Amino acid sequence: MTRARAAAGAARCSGLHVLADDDPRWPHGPLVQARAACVAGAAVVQLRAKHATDREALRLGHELRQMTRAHGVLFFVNDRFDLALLCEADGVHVGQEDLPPARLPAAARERLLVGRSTHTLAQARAAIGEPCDYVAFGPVFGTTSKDSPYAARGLAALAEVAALAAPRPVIAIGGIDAERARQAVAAGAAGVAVISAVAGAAAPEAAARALVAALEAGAEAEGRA
Ligand code: TZP
Ligand code: MG
Repeated sequence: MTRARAAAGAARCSGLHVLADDDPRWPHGPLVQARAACVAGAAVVQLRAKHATDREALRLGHELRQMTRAHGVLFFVNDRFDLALLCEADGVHVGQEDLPPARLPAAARERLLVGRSTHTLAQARAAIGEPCDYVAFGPVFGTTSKDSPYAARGLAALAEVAALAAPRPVIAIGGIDAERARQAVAAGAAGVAVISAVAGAAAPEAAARALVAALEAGAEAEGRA
């Protein structure tokens, strides 16, 4: 991917990111979560396969690639640049325990957008110096979807990270619902990433639509629509 393509892609990373999560605790599987996201107008679907074997994750990745392409939605793979390349994903999302963006193979960095999770101001500051296309920050409101050693960071910390990272998009993570999505945008976030708000919803499509509407309303109120 050229720098110009990366810049265009980074702009497309603003909005709703829905993780298609294979945790068996959710009432809906990753394909249902992803379909809800696509139909609702999410910007990104991100495969988070912590339970599947590699072979199953690859099959799921191919299905999600086809689905997202048909809806014009970006497709990211969590943690794994190798799976992202094999699935022809648009991007890879790496956390603090994963390979750092600068250490991804050149072929991966050329072809993939890169998202980076951060949980402290120091991590966010470091991420701004890394070759990544957006910075995720949180848990802003705490989370029960993964074992996180980090307490809720709050909207003031999110605002600080958004100001530091600008013009790079900052995506708020952790305990986000529609009302909190609006608050995150008011604090300067370019979007939000969710697991439970869609995966755990009785009606995942309606939940995803509410998140998209809240983000759009928030952006309009900030004059960023
Ligand atoms: N990283 C920090 S919080 C989080 C990730 C992947 C999970 C967000 O899930 P939820 O259910 O939206 O809090
Ligand atoms: Mg990870």
